[in-house]
Amino acid sequence: MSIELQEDLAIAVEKRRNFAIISHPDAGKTTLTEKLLLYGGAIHEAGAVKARRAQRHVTSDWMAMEQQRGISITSTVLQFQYDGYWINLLDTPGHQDFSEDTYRTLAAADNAVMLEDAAKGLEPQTRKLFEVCRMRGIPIFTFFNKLDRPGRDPFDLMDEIEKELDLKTYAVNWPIGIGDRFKGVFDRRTQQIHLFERSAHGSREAIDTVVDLGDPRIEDLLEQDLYYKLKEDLELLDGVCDEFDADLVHQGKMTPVFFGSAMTNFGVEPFLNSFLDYALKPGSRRSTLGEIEPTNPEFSGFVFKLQANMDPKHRDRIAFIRVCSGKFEKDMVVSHARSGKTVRLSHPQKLFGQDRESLSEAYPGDVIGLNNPGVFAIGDTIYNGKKLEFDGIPMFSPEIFAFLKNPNPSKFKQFRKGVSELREEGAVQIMYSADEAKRDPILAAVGQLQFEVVQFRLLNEYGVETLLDPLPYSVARWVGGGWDALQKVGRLFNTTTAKDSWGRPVLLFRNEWNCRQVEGEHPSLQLKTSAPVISGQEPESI
Ligand SMILES: Nc1nc2c(ncn2[C@@H]2O[C@H](COP(=O)(O)OP(=O)(O)OP(=O)(O)O)[C@@H](O)[C@H]2O)c(=O)[nH]1
Ligand SMILES: [Mg+2]
Repeated sequence: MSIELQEDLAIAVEKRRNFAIISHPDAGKTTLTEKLLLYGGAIHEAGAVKARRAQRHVTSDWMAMEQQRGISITSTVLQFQYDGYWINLLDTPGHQDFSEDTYRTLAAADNAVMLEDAAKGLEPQTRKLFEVCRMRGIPIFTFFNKLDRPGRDPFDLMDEIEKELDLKTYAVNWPIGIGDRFKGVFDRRTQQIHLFERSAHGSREAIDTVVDLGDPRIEDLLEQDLYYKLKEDLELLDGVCDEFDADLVHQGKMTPVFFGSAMTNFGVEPFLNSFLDYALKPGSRRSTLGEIEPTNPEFSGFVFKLQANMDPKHRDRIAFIRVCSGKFEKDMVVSHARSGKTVRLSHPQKLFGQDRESLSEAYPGDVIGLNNPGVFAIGDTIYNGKKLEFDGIPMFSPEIFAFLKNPNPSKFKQFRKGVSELREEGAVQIMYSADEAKRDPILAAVGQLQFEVVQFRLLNEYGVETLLDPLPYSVARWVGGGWDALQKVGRLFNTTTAKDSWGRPVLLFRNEWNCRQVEGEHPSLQLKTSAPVISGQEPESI
């Protein structure tokens, strides 16, 4: 390998940071994302989630339905530069109906920022997502948000994480006051107090006055009781809490903790600065050839997400690729592991929410967009050199099912295209009844909101009105033994047989009880809760 390439890769990896923001719905992920972009200089004025019409919208909630409802439905990639770093930020949806999308996105992340609403503490969806991060062993940073509102005691919030997640905490900064009296944060690294003043609607950076802890000006700047409370808290922190341990942080066993208010921008910049120092640079990835180092000179990457119609004018389909090793160059020719074919990677794009611009090169840790004329599926590996495949991305077991009907035959073509593209994206799973007479696709989803999104998008993006005919099943199991095993078993009661979009048999049961009964009576079926992955090796667990 050329020494230049080796050096080029080493420097690029050193300067890259990639992270996903995760939490229960409404903790403020999209708001924090927007403010990080503001401080990163990537936007000049921040929009608001749930903004009234005609106002600016946030960058990462670009889909029509996201803007109407003020929630995130699909994860978004944003790349920007800050303080010499190249940052790839992945904003994820919190709602559990979209957790498949969030899980896929986490597969592409090297670090996670876990948000909590300081008034609520740990919420169910945050716990689940935390478990996924723990399984992957990635560093987790905690940001307690909404300190501008009355909230719980900071010690209490940290204690909850320690006890319930069995995760050590280290407060990197500490809040000064809370609610109406939230004045700023104390940075324990620099031993400085940051006092903030709000800007109008938080759309610009907050004015930040920085003073040392012992600075006499503090008497004029901060009310006495808040100052004494801070000193008291700091003594307690130094006395009872663990010391910072970078190794534990990198192993995901200690979480650096931050406090702030994304809405008013308080604490956002100190968070970003510390995060960049502590976060892991892009690391090695497990593959069929063993661990692949990012500085490996051969290019490799995998597809973790597909998205249709990001640009409504062009009706395109984009594959999101996480670069894992080597240097990506525009127009390079790579091998596509699943099909064994070669593909030319032309028109690569840098992603920024809905906006894209062309790029000519990318490095490990980067996420790039490629036009996907139906070549890529979620989980696909692309590589140069010796054949390898990264871990595949599993599909969840759906829990609700409905026939999707197109009442208007003249729209058949659009209907078929829409269903196929939304399936490919993984917005919903599509199955068909094994009974050939029933030709309507079956939508299979984790939650009701996925149905709503599919119907909304079919109408909005493909111009097709659709009807749903719910099915009385709530459990799906893939038949590991295949069609042969199913045939040998003969007729089963209270279940129906479907085939997934890859033609594999799936049994749908009315309830867990029916499922267990069949499982007990017919072990030869080898029922599985999640679909075997299409591409890449089976991950250890999900
Ligand atoms: N008071 C207060 N409100 C906030 C703060 N951050 C976010 N919010 C509000 O909380 C609501 C949810 O914010 P989002 O940023 O959309 O939350 P999210 O975590 O991205 O939500 P999903 O993506 O739908 O899971 C919005 O109304 C925000 O304005 C904050 O620091 N203080
Ligand atoms: Mg959001």
